[in-house]
Amino acid sequence: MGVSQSSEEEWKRESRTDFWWGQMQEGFRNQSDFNWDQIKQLHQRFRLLSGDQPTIRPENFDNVLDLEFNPIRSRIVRAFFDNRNLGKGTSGLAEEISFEDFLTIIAYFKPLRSSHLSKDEAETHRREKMRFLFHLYDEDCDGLITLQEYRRVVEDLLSANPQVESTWVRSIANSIAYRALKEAARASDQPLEEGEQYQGITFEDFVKTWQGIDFEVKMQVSFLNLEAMALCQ
Ligand SMILES: [Ca+2]
Repeated sequence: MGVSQSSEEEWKRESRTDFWWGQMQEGFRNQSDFNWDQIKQLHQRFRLLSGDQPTIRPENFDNVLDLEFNPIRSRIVRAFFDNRNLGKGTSGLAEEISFEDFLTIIAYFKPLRSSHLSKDEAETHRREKMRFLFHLYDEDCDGLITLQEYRRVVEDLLSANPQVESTWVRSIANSIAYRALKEAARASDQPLEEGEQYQGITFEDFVKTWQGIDFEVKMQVSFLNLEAMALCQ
């Protein structure tokens, strides 16, 4: 892929500073998931979000209207700063992220174009997305989704409706989480010793329980719309 002379000049003009132009090029060089037009559009969104600063901090997401009523809003924002998702470690959160980091996270939300990928490549991409999803549940980064962690996500999702009573939410969330763990234990290759309890869902078991389910649609986050970003200004 290359950058044509005219679009380079046009973007140098629009990006105004060498700094932003450098960021754009850096993002483009290191990202094979997006084409040039998408990088430009995402760069625009990044600048809107950051308030024209070189990095984004969690509070920059406060005004994203499409996220305002998302029941797992805080988890999504956190995911942008999660070192595991950024490929920067096995735990912890970054205080701020650069444009390049931003692209790394957005790539998880990008739909798979399976027709352009070999079977192995498609599987690798799917696993990367699943890992991102796994991290939304595994809050303490120990590689296991416990009953409590699973229940908290379901509680968050159910609590979006203020009409629903909290005792009901807790009871339903508990039963959904319990069933999810039971299903994962059943799908697991790891046999349990007699009397041993299934402690939590491993990543491999998580992948197995999602087999045959197209979760792409669920990964589409509408807050990435340019309109929404424009409203943030
Ligand atoms: Ca955990």
